[in-house]
Amino acid sequence: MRIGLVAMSGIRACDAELLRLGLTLPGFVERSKTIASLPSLGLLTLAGMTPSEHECEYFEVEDIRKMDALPNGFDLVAISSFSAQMAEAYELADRYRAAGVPVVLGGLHASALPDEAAGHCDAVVIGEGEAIWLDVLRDAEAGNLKARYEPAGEFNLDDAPMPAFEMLEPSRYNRLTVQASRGCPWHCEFCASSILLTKRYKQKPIDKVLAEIDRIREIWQRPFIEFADDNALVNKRYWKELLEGLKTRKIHWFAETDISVHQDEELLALMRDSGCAQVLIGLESPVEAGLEGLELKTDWKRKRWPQYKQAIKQIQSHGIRVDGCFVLGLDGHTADIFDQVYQFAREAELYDVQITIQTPFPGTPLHRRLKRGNRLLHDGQWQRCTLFDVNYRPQHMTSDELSEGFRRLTVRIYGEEITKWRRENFNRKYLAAAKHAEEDSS
Ligand code: B12
Repeated sequence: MRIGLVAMSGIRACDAELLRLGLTLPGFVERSKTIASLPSLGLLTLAGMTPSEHECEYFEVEDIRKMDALPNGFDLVAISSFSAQMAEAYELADRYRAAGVPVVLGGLHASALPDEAAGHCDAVVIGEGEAIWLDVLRDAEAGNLKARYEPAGEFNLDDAPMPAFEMLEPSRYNRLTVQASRGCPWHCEFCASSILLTKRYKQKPIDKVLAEIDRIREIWQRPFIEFADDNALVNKRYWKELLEGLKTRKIHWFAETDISVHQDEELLALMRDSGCAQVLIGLESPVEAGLEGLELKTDWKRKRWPQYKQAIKQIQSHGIRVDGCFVLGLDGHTADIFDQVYQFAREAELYDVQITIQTPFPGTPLHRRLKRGNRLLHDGQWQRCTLFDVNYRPQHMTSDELSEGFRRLTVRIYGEEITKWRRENFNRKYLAAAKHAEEDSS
């Protein structure tokens, strides 16, 4: 069979005013540009395990409405899905089906709402694709696709296939993703990442992760690796071993992690030595009230709140840039939250800041709770699940106050002067000190 693997690409926001104000600001443009070129690791992974008798082609669709003709000649089209671009993914699927090509939909959104997705495809795959992909191929070849595929159990990452990085056009990508773990030990109410696909927190064997990085290095001379883990570096023993292996690979890398990395000096030194450029940490709230009950198992994030500022400084003292991530509009937040985030970012001397609006993605405990409380606005308009648009009634402000406060904070926090200050302060204070420490120890 000839199989088309399609990812929707690009960054989305519906708030036209925010787009007008924010998207030209230096602090915003920099990060958007670097990440916007990431390919779909999910689809590359499926391509990697596709038997060689089939031929796979990977492509990305930025704006379906601008495409008069679609790439054609496929016997099967497989589309990956995030909520924000689901309407476009459905339109794409409808067009292929109208042309007589069977379509399979998978990914986070289709897994959360398989009944909705079923209206636009021949087969929906729920959960981790590796667990079921060979069955889909077998049935598609026999012209016998089932309407729904759901793996009977967890996919064991010991069996993880090598993603087909060689399918990518090398000049189009500056960063590549590698996944070392799936799931997260913490269960934050709003989380819409791989925790929706797996009940367990699980690691890929270290030799497999290193083999993926080596494959990437065969294609890209100086790759920048972005770990696509929800929460990397949690299992300190595993990561120390992995980082020892990374040291010899001479790459730069980025990961999303939690604040606990600051407790382990040996880990921080290894991160720096193995090329860690930046970590993104879900701090979520600069005020304790916002964190209350957010992590559903042990209130983990609230308990760590008193250490936040000192932890950030400690991580940055190793020359590792911290991108502090805040979710605005949590139930404990009042209209002061915008100033509080700004103030915190300044005092903690964060290199980078990421602000998002709390978003009730389908399938999350947050979506269920807000629905029960009759607090959802625009439910079902998934194109608004961008992390930049307000889709619910906040507790201590109006939804307009939330969106207006967010716009003002975007302008303030990504403005030229403050962005320059953040960069220069990091370079002068943290990077220089880390270099001295390195020289002293060698
Ligand atoms: C890398 C990344 C991106 C990249 C690349 C996206 C891409 N095309 O894959 C870029 C920067 C472009 C991006 C953009 C956006 N992203 Co993003 N991104 C991530 C990130 C960090 C990692 C995703 C990843 O690679 N996972 C690993 C792979 C292996 O998993 P997977 O894709 O889920 O695939 C598995 C299964 O889902 C399944 N599967 C997937 N597709 C298919 C298809 C078929 C046919 C089958 C059978 C199976 C299958 O099999 C795979 C293997 O098991 C996650 C956060 C995180 N830490 O996970 C956010 C995340 C996925 N992004 C998110 C969001 C909101 C966005 C944006 C909407 C932001 C915006 N405002 O524009 C955009 C739009 C995305 C789009 N184009 O549709 C949300 C999505 C939530 C949701 N449920 O929809 C996440 C979870 C982050 C969050 N804060 O909540 N993102």
